[in-house]
Amino acid sequence: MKHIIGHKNPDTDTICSAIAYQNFLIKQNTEAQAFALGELNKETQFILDEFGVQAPKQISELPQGAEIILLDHNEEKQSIDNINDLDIVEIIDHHKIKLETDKPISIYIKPLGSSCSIIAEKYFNEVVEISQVIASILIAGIISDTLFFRSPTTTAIDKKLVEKLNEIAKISDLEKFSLEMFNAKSDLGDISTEKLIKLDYKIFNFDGDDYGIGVMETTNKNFALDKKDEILEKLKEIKKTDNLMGVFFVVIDILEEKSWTLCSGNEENELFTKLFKAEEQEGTLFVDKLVSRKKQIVPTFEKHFKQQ
Ligand SMILES: [Mn+2]
Repeated sequence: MKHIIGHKNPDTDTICSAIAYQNFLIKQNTEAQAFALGELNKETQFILDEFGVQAPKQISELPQGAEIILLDHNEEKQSIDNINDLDIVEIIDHHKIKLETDKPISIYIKPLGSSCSIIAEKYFNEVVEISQVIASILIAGIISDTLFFRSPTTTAIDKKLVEKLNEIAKISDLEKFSLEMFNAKSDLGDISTEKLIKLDYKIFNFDGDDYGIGVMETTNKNFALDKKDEILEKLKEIKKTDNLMGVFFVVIDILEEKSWTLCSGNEENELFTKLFKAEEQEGTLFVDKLVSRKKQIVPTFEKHFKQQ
């Protein structure tokens, strides 16, 4: 049995691609099950409810020796806790490669806007039938990861795939559907500050040191900016307790394509300002058109630390 694992702090792309890949493998007579490493976010829950799909089972560990497929990630720190006891048999991803393996495995990486795009391509290339529900959640994953084609990670292939998938999904107004998704994601109720920071949060190792980068993609930026002081306190606390060199929290306005960043300390503030030519705006670091952790933020940090 193949255990399909998305990344920690699961987002819509990781969950929808895992569910779709489970369906793909089962159709090819391979026993497979998708799992979630954590609670689903509100956007993902909205999508699964909308299309009547059951959420994957939540786990944090698997029995020793279990066969796993890593979806939408390949870095140990973003994966299942006991990854070193498990047997990675395949990786499907659209992020840069970081993982070392102790034997040859199947690796399928493409620089597309989402992992759902890669799974959709697999269905089309291998002529496996796609149901209306699977086509719908694949579209949702592509829209979510590309911010409905606004993110610089978007490729022409992602757009083509959504068009092709929607011949099956028949979502009548994709623009409206994307707004419903983004509004669901932005409706965070009485979430705690730590949960807010870690809603879409990843640890990166830059030149030997670990950094945390949380992003909040939203249509309601003031939800976070109004709590600026609490967030700044919490970032400092997370830096200490999680033993990090720095923590960044980037509030991204999906529709305006702008961002406001909060940092865990003065050095981090200075570094971020320098690297992204940020402008101080009411205690936040404002950058126009900075919307992608993967394509803009992480590569800029990596380049900086490599030059050191
Ligand atoms: Mn993704």
